Amino acid sequence: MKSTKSDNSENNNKKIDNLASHTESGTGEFMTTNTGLYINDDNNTLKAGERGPSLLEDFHYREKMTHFDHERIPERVVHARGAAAHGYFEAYDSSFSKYTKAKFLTDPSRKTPVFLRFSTVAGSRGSTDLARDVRGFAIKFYTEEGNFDMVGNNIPVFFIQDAIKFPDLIHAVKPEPHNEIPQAASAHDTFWDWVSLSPESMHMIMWVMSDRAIPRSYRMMQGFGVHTFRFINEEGKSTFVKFHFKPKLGVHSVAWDEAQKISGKDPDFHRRDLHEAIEAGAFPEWEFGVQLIPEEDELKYNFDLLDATKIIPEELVPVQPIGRLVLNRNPDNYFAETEQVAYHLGHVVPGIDFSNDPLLQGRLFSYTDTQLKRLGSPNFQEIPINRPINTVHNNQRDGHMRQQINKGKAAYHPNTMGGGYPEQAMASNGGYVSYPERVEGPKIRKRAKSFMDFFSQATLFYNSQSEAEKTHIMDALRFELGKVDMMDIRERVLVLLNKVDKTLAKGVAEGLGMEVPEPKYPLNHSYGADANPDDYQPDTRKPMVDKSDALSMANSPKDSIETRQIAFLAADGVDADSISTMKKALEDEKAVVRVIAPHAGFIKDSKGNQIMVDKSFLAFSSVLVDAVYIPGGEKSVAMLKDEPDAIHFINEAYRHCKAIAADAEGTELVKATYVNAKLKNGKPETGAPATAGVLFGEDKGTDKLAKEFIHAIAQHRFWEREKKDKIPA
Ligand code: HDD
Repeated sequence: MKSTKSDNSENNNKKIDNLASHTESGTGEFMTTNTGLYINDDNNTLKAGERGPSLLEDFHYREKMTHFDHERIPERVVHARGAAAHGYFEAYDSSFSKYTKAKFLTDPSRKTPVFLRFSTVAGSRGSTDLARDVRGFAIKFYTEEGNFDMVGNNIPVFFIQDAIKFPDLIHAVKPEPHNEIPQAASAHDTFWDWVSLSPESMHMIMWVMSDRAIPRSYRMMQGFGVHTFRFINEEGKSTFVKFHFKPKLGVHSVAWDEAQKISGKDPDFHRRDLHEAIEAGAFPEWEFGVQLIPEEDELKYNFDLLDATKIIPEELVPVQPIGRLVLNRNPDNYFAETEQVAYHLGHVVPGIDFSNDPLLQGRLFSYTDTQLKRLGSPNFQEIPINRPINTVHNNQRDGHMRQQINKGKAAYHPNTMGGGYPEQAMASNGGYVSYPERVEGPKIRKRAKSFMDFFSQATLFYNSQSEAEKTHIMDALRFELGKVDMMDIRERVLVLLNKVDKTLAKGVAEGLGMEVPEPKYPLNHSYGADANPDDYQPDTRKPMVDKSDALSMANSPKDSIETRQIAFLAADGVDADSISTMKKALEDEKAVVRVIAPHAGFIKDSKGNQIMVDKSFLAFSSVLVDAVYIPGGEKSVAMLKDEPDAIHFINEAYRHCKAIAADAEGTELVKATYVNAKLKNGKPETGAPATAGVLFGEDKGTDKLAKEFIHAIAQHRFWEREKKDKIPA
């Protein structure tokens, strides 16, 4: 296992150096109180006699207990559940200096430290990682010019167009206020009530009902800045820009049934996966790319660039790679780093500026405001994880828990007492100057007409999905609306779905035992009391492209099995050669092999060697792996045939469409499962959907079988099996 400390020195990460002076380790040290006094007894309070009452004088007890009583802070109002890691960003070259003067994006000699926090949105801090939800993708770039925060998601659009709707959206999706049910789930009345009255959410709803909302790993998700931002170059010219992060390992998801089971078997699945991958030296990596839109093209599209419910299809504006982002170090302390990190879109550097997207504009208020509540003081910027790597100089002073010791008498500007310092920086010295966009117009609460297209990109998204992905969206909607009790809410959602795609709406309705109803009243309800409702009703626009390959995960790269988890089902007597051949082949491709057996500890292979068991069936489950291998060994196979958990393991992996391979003897175990019913003459049938990804070797584990298995695992899932072969598991 790679040491995280040595990663730090190897990578010369200035932020890690900067954190080092704040770290503490008690190894080899005496225990002290917070004032540094050596502690003699940390196990007994000070009492008046062995059996007598405790004494108020016990400063040590009082200090220890007071600290404990105060150690919780409010969790984030959204995105409470998260996991994070350190890493760096490197630009490929200087070519983007035509568009931006941001040095970290244009100077390839720089390695900019980053801290990336992934999160779910709706659940509390202790909720499951596998909720059907958007995932946060928030990056702090510690640049030489100050921190730049990209506070994005794994979905490129959002539910709402105007920030003033955010509290409504979140109140609707969070657990219902009377009984605080359900936790970390959108499948309940209040959420769908709000959706049914808010057609602007329909594009986002398509994404959230798709498998994007149940990622296989944080390492296998895209990241998006969502809004249109501005790049500003040295000449002050502005170009609109959208930010994209594409994972090297491709974009993959789990099945919904799998997600629900993982939530019980290992609710920390994503957090653990990130931590373990980094500890094992399998550093997650993304390519950072940008879509650039010249200012002159601002009004060229039939959607508004300022509308965060829209994407710019990659067919219209390609994503251009700008550099790579790598995560290579786990935090030392969850609370100090992951919990206390405070992101804000307003943390910008020269070369990056905002657009007038009303969602972005509103966010610019909310983030600092929420940190004040959550972290308790305007000095949250001094918390080690939040400090920039350059030094802070200004006249802001005092406040709770001030760390900085500001020298001198002058805490004001202008001054002579401090020699006029700190002085303002001219733009040529890196002083931040806002883009002088010309703005005029009446002061008015209104949504632009250009925002009133709520369905065309929802349809584009749906049409761009593979058949399996479309089925998953339909199933997800049946699941979610099936949990909605109020009939009129279900009806209103069906009306909206009918605007996206008639087959989808019909399919969802069938699953609910309903008909798609005719709309009874105007679709949109988000406008002021004196507004004309007609001005707010959706218009019909044709998407500018009919289909976009980038929107389907089916088109994600499927050429690697790096970091995939493969379960080997084994018991005493397992074939030594079969296990070693397959293990080596998979590990050569950087997959992770886990030996699962009837008991923990060790088993003996056919040659009498001890094999360490990773987990017993009792402590593990097929939902925690990507593929299953069944090595032979007569005794091993016979034992596993009598093990209900082993049979269930294979059935479940089959149901979740995972690659399953068995050597010649191992096939006997597969034949003892439901998979047997799908075999033809005792073998997987070539080209038959029901046995896609099921591989039987003709001998002991061979290189040939290994090669086929590796290819199958890289396909991720064989969704075609799902069609009519849902096995009870
Ligand atoms: Fe937000 C947290 C992403 C809209 C208000 N948001 C938060 C986080 C992410 C996002 C990733 C967690 C950051 C972390 O890990 O600490 N939010 C988004 C995206 C949005 C979005 C991609 C739409 C494009 N958010 C949004 C709106 C508002 C907020 C419209 C309010 C006007 N978001 C917040 C917040 C949070 C937050 C209340 C809670 C914790 C925090 O800020 O630090 O201020």
